[in-house]
Amino acid sequence: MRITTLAGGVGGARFLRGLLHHVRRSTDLQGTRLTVIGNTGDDITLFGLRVCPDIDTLLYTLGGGVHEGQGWGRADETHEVAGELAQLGATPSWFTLGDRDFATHIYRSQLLGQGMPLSAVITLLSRRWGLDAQGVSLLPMTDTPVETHVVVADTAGGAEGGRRAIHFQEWWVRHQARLPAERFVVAGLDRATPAPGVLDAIRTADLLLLPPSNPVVSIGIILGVPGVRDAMRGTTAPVVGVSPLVAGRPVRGYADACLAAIGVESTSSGVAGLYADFLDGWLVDEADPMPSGIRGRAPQVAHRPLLMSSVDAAADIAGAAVELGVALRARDRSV
Ligand code: FO1
Repeated sequence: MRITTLAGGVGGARFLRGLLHHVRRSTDLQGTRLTVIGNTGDDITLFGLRVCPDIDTLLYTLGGGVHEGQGWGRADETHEVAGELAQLGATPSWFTLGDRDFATHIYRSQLLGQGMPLSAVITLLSRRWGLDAQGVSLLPMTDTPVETHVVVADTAGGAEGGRRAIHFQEWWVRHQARLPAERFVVAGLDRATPAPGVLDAIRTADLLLLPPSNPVVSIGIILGVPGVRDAMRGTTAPVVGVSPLVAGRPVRGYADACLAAIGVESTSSGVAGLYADFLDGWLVDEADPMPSGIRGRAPQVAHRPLLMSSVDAAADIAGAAVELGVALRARDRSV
């Protein structure tokens, strides 16, 4: 089976680790190939180095090197370089980069600086993390540099009604999304083209999965790359999503603050409404009420416990999403 997913950071990576675990334990899924289209809107240049947080979280998590407690960054990490940068007065100091993590950014920046497209760099990084051997292809959503910025009130500036745009990472990490976001602006997105293989992976998939990633600043950004949303609408393969909210709250991160910024209610129905023009199946937590009033085509809904408390739990959730997708394919074939 060919599965294609659009994925962001920690939630997406943990879900996909569960999916691979489920594939390994399922005889009928042997030979499954997974293509992950990763969000690059979170990317930031720090100390002259290009950092790709969602891509690196996917690499480290699927490659077995992630710091499990954080969900991002490397396990067994040290911070000598960051400590020395602080001594030097280098800024910013609010984004923690470990020594092993620095190697990824140095190598990626070296290759990008030599003119290598991001997708080719990620192919090399994927090899280091053994993704090929697991049947996984990791693609950036685009090779075009893009960056999500957040428009917030400029209280510091004192100008009445003043606004300023800050990088998504500053809003997310330094301010923990506590500054009310007026809107998200993704620099470069309107000129971006899908990276090589992205549209083909959507069009040739037997099943498309939307992990419980942030629907606004992760999956929403990937869908904003010109051509991607049309490709999702045009697939005959079923699209099955997993709600990132449990009882209206994100399990981690600040998806509720992101939804509020775009005027969408922080419920599973509200999130499903963002995918309504192509969603066929929707997994919601067993504690959630039956979604109601999802705009557009109503997806088939399945209730499951959605807390990814272990790799096995994530595998069960991923298995339920695959099961729903297979059932939808059988139904489509029968009509
Ligand atoms: N998240 C934090 O909350 N604090 C950090 O200092 C931090 C550093 C960091 C470094 C590398 C990396 O790949 C991710 C990092 N993250 C950090 C997570 C990151 O901000 C988020 O995972 C995504 O960008 C949001 O999906």
